[in-house]
Amino acid sequence: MTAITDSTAWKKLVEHHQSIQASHMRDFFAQNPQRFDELHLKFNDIIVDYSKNKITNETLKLLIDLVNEANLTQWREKLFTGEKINFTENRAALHTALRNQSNKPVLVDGVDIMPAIKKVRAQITNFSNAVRSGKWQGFTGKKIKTIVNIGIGGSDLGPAMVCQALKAFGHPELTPIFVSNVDGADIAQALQQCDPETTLFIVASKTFTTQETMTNAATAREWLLTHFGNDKAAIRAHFVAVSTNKRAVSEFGIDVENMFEFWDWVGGRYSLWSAIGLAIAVYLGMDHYEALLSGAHEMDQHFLDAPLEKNIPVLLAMIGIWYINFFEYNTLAILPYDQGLSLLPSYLQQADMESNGKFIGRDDEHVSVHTGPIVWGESGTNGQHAFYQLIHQGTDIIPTDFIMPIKSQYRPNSDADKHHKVLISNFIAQTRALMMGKTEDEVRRELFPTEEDYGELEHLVKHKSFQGNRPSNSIIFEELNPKTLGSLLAIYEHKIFVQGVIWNINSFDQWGVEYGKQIANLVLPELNVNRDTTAFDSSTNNLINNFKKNR
Ligand code: G6Q
Repeated sequence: MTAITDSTAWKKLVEHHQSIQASHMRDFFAQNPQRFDELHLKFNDIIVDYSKNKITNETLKLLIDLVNEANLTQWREKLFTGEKINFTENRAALHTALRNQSNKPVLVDGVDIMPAIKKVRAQITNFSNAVRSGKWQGFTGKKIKTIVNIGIGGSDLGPAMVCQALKAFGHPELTPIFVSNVDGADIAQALQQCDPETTLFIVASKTFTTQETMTNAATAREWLLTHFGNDKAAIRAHFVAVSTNKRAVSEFGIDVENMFEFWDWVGGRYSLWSAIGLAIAVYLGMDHYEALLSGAHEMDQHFLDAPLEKNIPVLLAMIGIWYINFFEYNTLAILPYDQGLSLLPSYLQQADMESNGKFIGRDDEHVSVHTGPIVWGESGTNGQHAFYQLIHQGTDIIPTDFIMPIKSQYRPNSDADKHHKVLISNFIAQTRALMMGKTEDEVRRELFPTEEDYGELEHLVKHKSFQGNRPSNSIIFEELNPKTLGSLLAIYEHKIFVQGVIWNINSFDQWGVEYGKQIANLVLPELNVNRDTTAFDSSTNNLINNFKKNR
């Protein structure tokens, strides 16, 4: 493939960027009262308003030309049909098959994977029903009250985020806890909240070798066995595993009958749709878990079928490309105005940065353009009182995604709407303020009652004015429920995929994660020997030696 920067559309976009660079969105809105009508999309109850972006119809046309020149439709086909597009690991990336509700077979190496997916789904259904109903009992015959998911990265962030987001749908007598950090504080604090007789541990690890997860799982097992006088039979009632590694699960002491399988074609950060979602199924119940999957499946269909210019993931991806590659705004703030979605920024941070944080292309060469943005964020309105200052008046321009349900799941007092109206007014106000800005004249009119008052406070005018022209997408939906959340997450997954296609990178491997793990395995033994370390550079040696001297 020729470099994307040599494509006609890219070159035209470079020219178009020159011509549009100095325009102000305020003028776009003033010139076209229909701008919102033209620049928003609806999908079920989700509305994506992308009108507050530095784009014109010409921009969108050229961006869609670029998608076509990058052969997105062929890549999309490869994704959905199980081609091994994760070529550095020789794997397909088939998270879409996990939520496939059509009866179409999906082949990997000539074998239909749908029967295996359905088999594990049935196992999850039986298990989650049994735990929720109390049929599954702890070693002493008590109902399970606490589910502790031990996993990290892709085996933690998805289930943790979904369980938090959909708490309103959770079983009232079950408490989910997520332990990920190898810092002993994480598991210690979790265990303080648990009763061994009513706690179920889900050890979630694709490889079942991940240092953090195995260390935490071993600590949990020791804690349980201490309570039960080292009777190993207790493990069966209190530990289940989600993994691709049967042997390691069995060696850990978990009965493989209590193992929920998934497969190497499920990438960690795309795995909440697989058995890694077990904690979600147990906490929310199978009907809600299925609704989550079906929301994602419907978005998969939209991504496959909608024309590119009306395709939500494609448009969001290309607007991102526009900013990253032409304006050089290489960051994205995820700003959910919903307390339940407070883990969404971390979840999407992994989804995006681990997928597209790469500088070697599919052609094994160094890419010539910027790739994945720095993704970060915080729930609103908390972020407003922290970092929005920089979004409004910093020297960097930060594209933003504002996300919000129209109805709240919670009614904290009799004046139920009060909180939500305050919340949504802030959401709307921020997107408008970022777009409009405030001119110096507008500030003067605010500061000084009459022209005679100009003077003494004039030096404040520049400080109090806002350039505006700062982009945002607004994604609103009726309520935060399993189905809508499923669709929302699939939007982002496909958006990230489209961007990877444009940059010609493999969005499905993560060698950068591996390297740190390798070095940690060299450092750890050094911490246990009684001599000064000289094996590394002077900084690393001294950090190790300092730790040994002062611990
Ligand atoms: C995700 C990554 C990574 C992975 C964790 C946990 O795409 O591969 O975040 O999920 O390293 O790995 P295990 O599930 O194998 O413990």
